[in-house]
Amino acid sequence: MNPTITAFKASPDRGRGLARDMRVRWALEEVGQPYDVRLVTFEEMKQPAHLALSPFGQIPTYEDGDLALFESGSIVFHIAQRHAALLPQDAAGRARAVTWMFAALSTVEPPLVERGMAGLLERDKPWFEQRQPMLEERARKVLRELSARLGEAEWLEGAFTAGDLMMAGVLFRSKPSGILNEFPNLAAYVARAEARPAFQRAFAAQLAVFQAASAAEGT
Ligand code: GTB
Repeated sequence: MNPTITAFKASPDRGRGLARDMRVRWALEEVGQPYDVRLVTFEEMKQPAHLALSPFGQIPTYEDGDLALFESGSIVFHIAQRHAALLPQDAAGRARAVTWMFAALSTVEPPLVERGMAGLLERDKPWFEQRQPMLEERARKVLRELSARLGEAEWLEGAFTAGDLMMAGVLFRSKPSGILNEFPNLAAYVARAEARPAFQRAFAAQLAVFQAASAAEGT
């Protein structure tokens, strides 16, 4: 039996691969693990059956036999642990790769998401003009620091790891806003990640969901 993940039935990103099922699909593709996808509506995500999998009523989730996981970071880590392709064999190398996964999720992603969400949801609020410079600076600060660390390296720790998958996955979501172009080495890093065949397969699979839904609607 293949593991089953969940993804949006109708992703608000209209097939741009910005939702967090993308990183789970990508990890599964990197390790060559076939998987099934159960598409859920926003309404279904808040029903007891889905809440039993994801207490916060979100995608992605992951089910494999008796094991049910939520949180994209935990799911990618689980996949990486079960297959050799995404984590180095030596303990120190594994620890560094896992450190970059945490850095992506707990240090880099929050300021990027907060900046993006404010731009989407708070433009008409009275506090927007005052708050936005602070959010812009917080986002640029982590990007500046990450850019300085990456330098001209291809990946964060030599060979591509789950740490790069998570970091590039996080940065990818900020690409449409244009902010990555201010850091050419980060833009090139994300482009390298996007060029990986596993990324391409994952992207095509999530895009196919949007295309099928559009075709069914006749849009
Ligand atoms: N910490 C969790 C994880 O990493 O798995 C966060 C999961 C999460 O945020 N899931 C979102 C969700 O289910 C989808 S990815 N939201 C529904 C809800 O909370 O009710 C976030 C997302 C959504 C849409 C876009 N987009 O349209 O561009 C991008 C990212």
